Amino acid sequence: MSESSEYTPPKIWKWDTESGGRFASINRPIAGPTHEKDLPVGKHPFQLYSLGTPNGIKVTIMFEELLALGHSGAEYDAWFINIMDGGQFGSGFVAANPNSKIPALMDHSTDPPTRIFESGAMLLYLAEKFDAFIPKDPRGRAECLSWLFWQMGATPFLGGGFGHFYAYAPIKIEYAIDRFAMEVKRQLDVLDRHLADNEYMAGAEYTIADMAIWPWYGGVVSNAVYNAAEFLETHTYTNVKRWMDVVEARKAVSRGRMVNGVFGKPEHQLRERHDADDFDTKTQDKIEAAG
Ligand SMILES: N[C@@H](CCC(=O)N[C@@H](CS)C(=O)NCC(=O)O)C(=O)O
Repeated sequence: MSESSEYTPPKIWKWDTESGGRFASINRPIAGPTHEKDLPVGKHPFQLYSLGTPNGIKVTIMFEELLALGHSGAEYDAWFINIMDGGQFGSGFVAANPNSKIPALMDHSTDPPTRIFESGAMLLYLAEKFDAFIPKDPRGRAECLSWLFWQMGATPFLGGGFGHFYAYAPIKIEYAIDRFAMEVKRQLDVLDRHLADNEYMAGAEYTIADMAIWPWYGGVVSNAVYNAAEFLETHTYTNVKRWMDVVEARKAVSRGRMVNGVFGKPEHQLRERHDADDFDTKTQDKIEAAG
């Protein structure tokens, strides 16, 4: 590894050029809305504004799990937000999530409606509201919340760190890829050791901790995220793979991962979800076939 650097930071950083890379056009050093745009509101208690990324599908998996348990109060409209077109910078979106990132959630069953931002906060809000997918005993609950918060804290090293420099950056920087590959492999080993003795993240019970961790770390192992399974030798994390398959086999997981989807086969993408029947009638293959 060379120790030379071609770049000396100036005294004060200025935003004068796009940094390059896949998301350069939407990255800004300032927050707040760029344009006026209200959010649409559908007929259900919950209004979700999202995209079918790992952060987005955590929440749609939870909604589908709640509905599968019979919680009709968890009916939701899932609106499609195109982050590459700056949908997250509209005034209505920013009012729902001042951090301008999908997912954003509004609970219209309260008066006034309640906003929830950050996917981990949404999972906890829904788990508490419906008293589901979170252990009741304090020890199990602590374990579940520990893993939920582990995911929220650990994953930026996987996404913003490893994923960015391995898959999206305009140049391959050995130092950055080495640093974050090391950390992601360490994280996968944390999961693998834990899952050697535990069926699910919080023990014997499937919880919101699994819903938070599966889309990211299951995605890396199945190669759906960053196409890096070979590079990271993810097949060696056999306990993660066992758990990943068990979670993936759940019907609510296969439904939830389709919602607001833009990746994969057209029959697995349900761009917007406003009704349970939409899974049968409004997937992209059917929409495209209808012209
Ligand atoms: N910690 C946030 C992260 C959300 C996030 O990073 N969302 C990305 C897509 S996965 C996004 O909206 N990016 C658009 C942008 O950065 O402008 C959460 O879990 O809700």
